[in-house]
Amino acid sequence: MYTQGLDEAPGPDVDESFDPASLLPDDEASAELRFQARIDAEDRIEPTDWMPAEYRRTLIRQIAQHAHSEVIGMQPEGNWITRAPSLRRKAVLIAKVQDEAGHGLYLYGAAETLGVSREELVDQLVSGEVKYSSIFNYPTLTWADMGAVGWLVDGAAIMNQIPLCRCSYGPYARAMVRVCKEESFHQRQGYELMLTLSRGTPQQQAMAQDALNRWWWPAIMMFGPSDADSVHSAKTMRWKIKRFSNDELRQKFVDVTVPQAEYLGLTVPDPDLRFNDETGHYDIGPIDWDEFFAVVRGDGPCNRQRLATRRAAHENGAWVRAAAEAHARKQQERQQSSEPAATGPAAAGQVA
Ligand code: BYC
Repeated sequence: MYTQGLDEAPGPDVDESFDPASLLPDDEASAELRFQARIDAEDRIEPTDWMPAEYRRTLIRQIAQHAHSEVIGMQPEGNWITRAPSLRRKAVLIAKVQDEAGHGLYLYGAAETLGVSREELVDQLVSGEVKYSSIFNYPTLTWADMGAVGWLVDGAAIMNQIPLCRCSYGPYARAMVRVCKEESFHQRQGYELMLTLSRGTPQQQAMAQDALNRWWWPAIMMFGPSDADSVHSAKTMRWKIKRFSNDELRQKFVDVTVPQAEYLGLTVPDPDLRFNDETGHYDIGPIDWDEFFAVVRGDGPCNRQRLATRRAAHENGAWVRAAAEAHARKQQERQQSSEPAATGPAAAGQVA
C-alpha cells in the first residue's frame, strides 16, 4: 500500500525531485532502495529474497497470464492435429502443442515460487477472471494457419520472450531460456510450412496469403497496447522485468518479419507499410485498438469457445487429479510404514 506512489512514472505536473520512498517507514524505504540497487546492478532476485509486495504481485500477474496463454494457446493448433496433411506434419504439430503444455507448467511452477498455488491460478483462468494473450481468440480456419501461427505468433513470442531471459526474477528468467529454445523451433517449423505453401500450387500460395492476411494484425497487437496506454511498463521496466517497451518490441518484430514475407513472395496486408530511410525502420499503418481492446475484454471471435473448452477439459480431468493425489497419498503411507523405527544413540538422544 505504501509502495503505490512508486508504481507510476511521474506525470507532467509532478515534482520529479520528490522521492516517494521518503513516505515509507524507514526500514521499508531502505529495503526498497536496497532492492532497486540490486536490480540496477543486474543482480537476480530469488524466491527467498525480500521484494516489494508490488513487485511480487506484478510478477504473479505477468507470469500467470503468460502460463494461461501457453495453455489456451494449445487449442488453435490442437484443432488441426487430426487433419495434418502428412505423418511428418502431424508429428511436428503434436510435438509443438506438447511443448506449449510444458511451457504452461514451467510458468505455473515459476509463479508458485512467489507464494501462489497452481490451483488458485487455474481456478482464476477457468472462471474467466484473468487474461491470456489476445492472439489465441482468433480461429485457425485452414491448414496454412498452422504455418502463419508458427511463423508470426511464435515469432512475436520469441521477440517478446528473449529479453525475459534477462528478467530480474531468477525463476522466470531461467524458465524462459528453455521456452525460447522451443519457441525458436516452433517459429522455424511455421516458416518452413509457409515456404512450402508459397512454393506450391496457386491454391496453396493463396492459402498462405490468406493466412498472412488474417494473422498479421493480431500478431502485431500481441505486443500489447501502445506505450502511451501501457499501464505496467514504467514499473516493470524500472524493475527490469521487461527490458523493452511494447512499441519497441513491436517495431523489432516488424523489422525482421517484413523481409521474411518478401522472401516468401507474400504481401503484408498493410497499404501504409514503408521502409523509412531516416529511421532505418519500417513504418506501419494504424493499429485497430478498438479490436484489440474488444478481444482483451472477452469479445473476440473465439473467447467464449476457448474458455468453455478449457473449462470442460479441467472438469473432465478431475478424476485424473483425484487419482494422482490418491496415488501420492498411498506412496507416502507406504514409505512411512516401511521406514525403520528410529533406534540407536540419535534416537536415544531425542527421547532424552
Ligand atoms: N492480450 O500495461 P500493459 C505465447 C493487458 S504466449 C491480452 O502493456 P504488460 C505462445 C495486460 O495484461 C503469449 N491482454 O501490460 C503460446 C494489462 O492488463 P492487466 C503471451 C494484454 O504486462 C503458445 C493491460 O493489457 N506472452 O507467446 O506490461 C503458442 C495493459 O497492458 C495483451 C506473454 O505473456 C495481450 N496481447 O505488457 C505460441 C509474455 N497485452 O494485467 C506462442 C509475457 C497487454 O492490467 N508478458 N494486455 O489486467 C509480457 O511480456 C507482458 O505481460 C505483455 C503486456 C507485453 C503481454
